[in-house]
Amino acid sequence: EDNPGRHSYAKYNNWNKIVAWTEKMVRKHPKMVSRIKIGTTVEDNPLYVLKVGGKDGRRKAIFMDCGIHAREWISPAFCQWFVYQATKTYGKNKIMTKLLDRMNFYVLPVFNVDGYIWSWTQNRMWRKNRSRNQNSKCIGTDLNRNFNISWNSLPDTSDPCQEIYRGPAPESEKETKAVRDFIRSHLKSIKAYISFHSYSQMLLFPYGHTSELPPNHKALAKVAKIATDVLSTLYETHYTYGPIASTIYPTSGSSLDWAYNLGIKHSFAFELRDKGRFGFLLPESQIKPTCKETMLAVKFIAKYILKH
Ligand code: ING
Ligand code: ZN
Repeated sequence: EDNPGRHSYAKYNNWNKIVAWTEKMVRKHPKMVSRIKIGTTVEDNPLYVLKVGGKDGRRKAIFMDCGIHAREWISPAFCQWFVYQATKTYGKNKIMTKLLDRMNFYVLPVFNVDGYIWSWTQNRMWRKNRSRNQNSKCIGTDLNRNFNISWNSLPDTSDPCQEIYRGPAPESEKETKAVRDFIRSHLKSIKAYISFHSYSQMLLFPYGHTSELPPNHKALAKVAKIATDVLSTLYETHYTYGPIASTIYPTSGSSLDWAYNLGIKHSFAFELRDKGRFGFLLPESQIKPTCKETMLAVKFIAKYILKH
């Protein structure tokens, strides 16, 4: 794993390494992986989505994003692992082959690139993006409060110095706009949206902006129950699951509620390991086990999407 020429999935990788890795994935698997630049960040870094799929006719797609919050390093690590495992086990693992033959995965390995770089170079605990705010010395907008869904409702997210600052307007941020436009333009095929955060060991689904339950609550709860059961089979990692508002806290402007509202009725957010012992500073020794167990849950969700 310490071979310098080789990408390591057991370590956290900085942005440059992740960019090199996206190129490598396309080079190694030109028929399965392509790279789409969906936009640029405030600091003019590229936003890349990897499209992963097999050879047959495909109709459905799942959109997955990692790294919307800078300090949640295990999240981009999972997106890398997912693409690696998909390409490696295609044609070998029956379920993965079937999934990739019938659907595409759009994987955004780092949503908040500027913040991720900042977290590596300046402040490990950084969360938001890096856009300047008018009339404030505080920097950054929380991209997961910036979407156009019940924007600026409770709790109060109007202070630029808050970690959960909503931004000056709905979808004010370049990163938000890029993801919004990409998902909108692929809306016909995208049947599920999965977002990866840390930490807390939870599997969340809409809504965050209201305590009301969405029409397909029962189906979402059932999928989440089985997905978390499957996840726990590997290392007995315990996950709770439920609607965002009642399981973690009320939120407004989240990408999950926005995607759901747009018509993507299977929308989930993982809060990966751990439950607070290391928190955002999850040791590298836990990367692989975390990715392996999460993979089981994601494969279950994908199988469910294929059937429904
Ligand atoms: N937690 C998420 C947050 O943005 C979340 C929880 C996920 C809320 C999905 C809404 C939608 O606060 C962390 N740790 O960032
Ligand atoms: Zn987060």
